[in-house]
Amino acid sequence: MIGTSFTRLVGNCHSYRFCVRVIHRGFGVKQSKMENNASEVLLKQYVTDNASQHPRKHDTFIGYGTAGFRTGADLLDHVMFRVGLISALRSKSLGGKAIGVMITASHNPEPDNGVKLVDPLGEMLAPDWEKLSTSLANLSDDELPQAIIEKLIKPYSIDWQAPGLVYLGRDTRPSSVALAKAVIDGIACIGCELIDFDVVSTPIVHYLVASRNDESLGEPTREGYLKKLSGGFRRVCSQGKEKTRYNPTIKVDGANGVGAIVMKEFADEIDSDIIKIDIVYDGSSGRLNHECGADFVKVNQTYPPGLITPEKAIRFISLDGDADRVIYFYFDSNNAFRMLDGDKIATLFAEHLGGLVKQSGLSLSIGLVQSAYANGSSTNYIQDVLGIPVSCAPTGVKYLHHEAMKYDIGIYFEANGHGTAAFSSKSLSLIKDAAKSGENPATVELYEFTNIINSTVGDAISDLLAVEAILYSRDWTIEDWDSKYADLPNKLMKVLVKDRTVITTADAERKVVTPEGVQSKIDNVVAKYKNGRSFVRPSGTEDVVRVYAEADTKANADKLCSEVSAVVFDLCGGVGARPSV
Ligand code: G16
Repeated sequence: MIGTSFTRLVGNCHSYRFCVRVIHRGFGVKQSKMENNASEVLLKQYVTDNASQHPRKHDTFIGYGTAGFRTGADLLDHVMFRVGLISALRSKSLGGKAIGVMITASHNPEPDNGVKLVDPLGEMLAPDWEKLSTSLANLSDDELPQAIIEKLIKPYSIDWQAPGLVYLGRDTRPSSVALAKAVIDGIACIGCELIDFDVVSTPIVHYLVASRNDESLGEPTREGYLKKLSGGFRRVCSQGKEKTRYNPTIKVDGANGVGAIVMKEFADEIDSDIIKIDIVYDGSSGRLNHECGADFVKVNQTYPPGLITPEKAIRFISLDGDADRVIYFYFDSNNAFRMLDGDKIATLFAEHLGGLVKQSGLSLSIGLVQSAYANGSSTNYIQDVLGIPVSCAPTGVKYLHHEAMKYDIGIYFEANGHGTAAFSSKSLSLIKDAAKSGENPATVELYEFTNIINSTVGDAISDLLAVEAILYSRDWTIEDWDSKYADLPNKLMKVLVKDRTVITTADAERKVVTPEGVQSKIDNVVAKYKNGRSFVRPSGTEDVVRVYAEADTKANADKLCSEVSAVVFDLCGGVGARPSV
């Protein structure tokens, strides 16, 4: 068969569980450049032959959503093959820069799966390529070969025989193994170097891609990632006088996923005198994200039921299925559950990093970006108390990251615990230069935070280390942190509808545009509640419409959310049981 690939194992590092493969395109192909026509004919033949191994067996539409393609794992084989093709061509279109492919459905249940592409600076895929990816994923097998030429090769002037490099990772889902094979077949069809990191967290893939393309960001290996973050953490936590309030014990809920594996690697790297890490939901039993993990804790506003004895005074930290989200919680002196979500982490980052910038005397702008889900109290606290500007972006870290890049230090977090602090290259070099003399401890500490924080994307473990370093540096308890402001009571619900794409929104998803009449009904309902606020939006990762509400009391927030859910159900084609009001 023309286009059959072969793989050659050129390296294997057992301690970090990744291997390196170099993939060549089909046998018998002359490596010299061919005439355009001959080259196109050959490429089409490769795609035709290899696509037959990964045929499109159904006509369900699958779009590149909030975080890539995401749906039932059994629907994704042909999509993965096509993503393999696209990733190799994306790299070639950018002069052979490394591109990332991460196979994961993150917080979704275990039977789902998905894939995200990572662009050279570690950022999410460019919007025009997202659209192209959706279009290519939904073509018939017969249409695909010509479309590769017409939609990618020609408009982007891609030399498909030029060198390219793809970094591949996958989460712990059983289905990820076969889906990775489909991606590899797609990459092999084009002919491109591949480095396969096997089971790895999403943020590590972002870091590896970014550091491979820009050496100043760190060593582009998994070991380099561990050393960079843990080194910064250790150095911050070995300074200052003895701590009397900071409690070094944390319990990490790994959501039965890859986060538990990576966390274990950090626990081995970090001195146990500084922090004692106990990992639960480590995947040894129990299903991925099932009654555990960041999404479970945030949505249900409760602790995982498997934590039978809530312990006071320690910090619990829940990660999600691919370790890019983090939520803190604890039990107060009355044994009540208290959650500190992405908004609380954002305010902690803003307060601490903002303070260090002031003390260092560096002229750096700092701002914070949130989504519509941000609790109203957090926005008020950041603006009114911290005096830091806040802006609102649509859901999806790709939008928040983009907005955050307008500042020298742009902190962004979604309430679901997905976020980071993005340092511009100007701020990185200014901070590094200023820290060299070691004269100003604030500048040195700020520099160490540029090591701890994975600036490329939200990273649960990097965020955890940064939070712990801040609490340590300030000698704070979790109650000290929590006491800065009180969240407005809130509620999140999902509504099933026939076709969620009928709902379109504007104003960073805070207003419904279509179906007509929905927004005015929501406004009428919201007006009945003190401090009421609510919005609805179609999810980009699940086949549901999300409804958010906040109000003066928990009972009112719940009632408002149910009423708005009923509006959605009635006017947007609800299916199943109508939300009770
Ligand atoms: C992804 C995105 C997040 C988004 C979340 C939920 O997270 O990266 O930015 O908040 O989906 O999105 P939606 O409400 O559209 O379903 P993850 O952790 O699942 O990759």
